[in-house]
Amino acid sequence: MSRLIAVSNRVAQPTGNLKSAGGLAIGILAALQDHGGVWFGWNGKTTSGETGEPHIRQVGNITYATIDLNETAFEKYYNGFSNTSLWPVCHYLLGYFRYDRREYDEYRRVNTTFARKLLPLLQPDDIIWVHDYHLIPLASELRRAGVDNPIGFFLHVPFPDIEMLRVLPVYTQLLRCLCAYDVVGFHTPRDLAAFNEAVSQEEIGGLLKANRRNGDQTQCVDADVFPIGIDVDSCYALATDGRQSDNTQRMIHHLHDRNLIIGVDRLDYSKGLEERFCAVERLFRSYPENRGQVSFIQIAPKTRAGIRAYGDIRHALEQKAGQINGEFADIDWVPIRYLNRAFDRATLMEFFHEAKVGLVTPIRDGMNLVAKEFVAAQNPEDPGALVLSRLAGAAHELTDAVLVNPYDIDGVADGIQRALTMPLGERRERYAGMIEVLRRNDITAWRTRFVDALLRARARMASGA
Ligand code: ADQ
Repeated sequence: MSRLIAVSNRVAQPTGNLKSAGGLAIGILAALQDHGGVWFGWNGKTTSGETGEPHIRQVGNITYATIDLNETAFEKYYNGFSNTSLWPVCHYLLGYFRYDRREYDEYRRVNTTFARKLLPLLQPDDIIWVHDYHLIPLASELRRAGVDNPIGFFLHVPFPDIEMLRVLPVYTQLLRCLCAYDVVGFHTPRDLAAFNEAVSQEEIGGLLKANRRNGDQTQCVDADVFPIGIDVDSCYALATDGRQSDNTQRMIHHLHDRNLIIGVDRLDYSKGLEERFCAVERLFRSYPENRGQVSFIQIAPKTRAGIRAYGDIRHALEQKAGQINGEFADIDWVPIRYLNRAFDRATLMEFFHEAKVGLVTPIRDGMNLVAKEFVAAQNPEDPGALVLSRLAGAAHELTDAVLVNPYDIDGVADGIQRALTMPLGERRERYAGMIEVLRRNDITAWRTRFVDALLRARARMASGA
């Protein structure tokens, strides 16, 4: 069996837990545990000098190969171009967008460094799977260094429409880089359509023709939809194995049999948290019968602390939660508990299991694994209901959720009320529809389909097609 080499900006350390690792790390780790292989990327440490040789560590069937990053590289490549240019463009949030040519240059340099450090670890039979927007140019760099293994790329965030993409002065270069891959994968048909539209535009179509390998008229690479899934049984087992964590026991104790609404997200402006808090406020205003009867817990650990917008949103949320609690709280009831920290996965799954409503309302999201984990953790006999943003990739699959527009504050409040009062029969029916989708397209299916596409790419190369 070929070795699978997964490459991502950040590698979740084997000794650390995955508390606030984010969806990408959760997905890659699950895929690697399944198949075995190498996980290459940044270890989260910065140095004042140049990047040294990879640190190698073997744990079970996974080899972790990690590198440090230079401080300037981290600032310009990670905080800069990746997270202040690409991230806002991919999420259609231009208010947060900034472009600086020096940051883009550093982005390209870091990709060259990744390629140089990865090169000695590669073997002829390996298949390489690169993850996410930080590493779009990696295949071109590897090809330049003579690597002819199959290389695939998976985008964990949305692929924006061409008009949005054009905001980036370097978008044609990035599209050309994407076409150096053999396989390019997206979460949803909408992302794939946006990619196809971008490459078929005349001005870049000419550039791409030279890279075309499979003879297809409109595509230069094998581009397809690979919606990421979860390990359904493991989520349910963590939620119900009877080893209830201390945190869960305390949470249940303080709930006093009230209905629980839960939100769990990285603290990111794309997750729609300010709008969500407003919707919860509207719920208590428009449906006052919920006062004293319903508690909302929002868990949101800090991420990307070096970027100002992330500090701003944190303050805005603290203020909003304080205002809502000030207005509605009673001696024995607090409407919102806003917890700025990470929890281990077992505790999160237990929280989901206890909740009557899962509130997942990003203003844009590639997929959103929390929506899927919430459903997987439910009791099939008495499942909670999911309120899900139409602007999350997960809405393409979880059509049995209560779908809402996260900008429509009244609409989300109505959606929560609908979920809170939904009859058992309807909850079961919706749960059955969603769990069927989750099982059919779980994490193993995601990994297998992508790896198969890479193996087909290798067969095509071998036959000279
Ligand atoms: P993220 O933006 O990180 O992922 P998401 O898909 O919801 O978003 O994944 C978050 C993961 O982190 C979940 O597995 C969740 O359980 C975990 N998590 C969140 N908050 C936590 C907390 N407080 N403590 C512990 N764990 C927590 C990116 C894209 C998404 C895409 C994924 C996978 O932005 O759109 O779904 O990659 O492709």
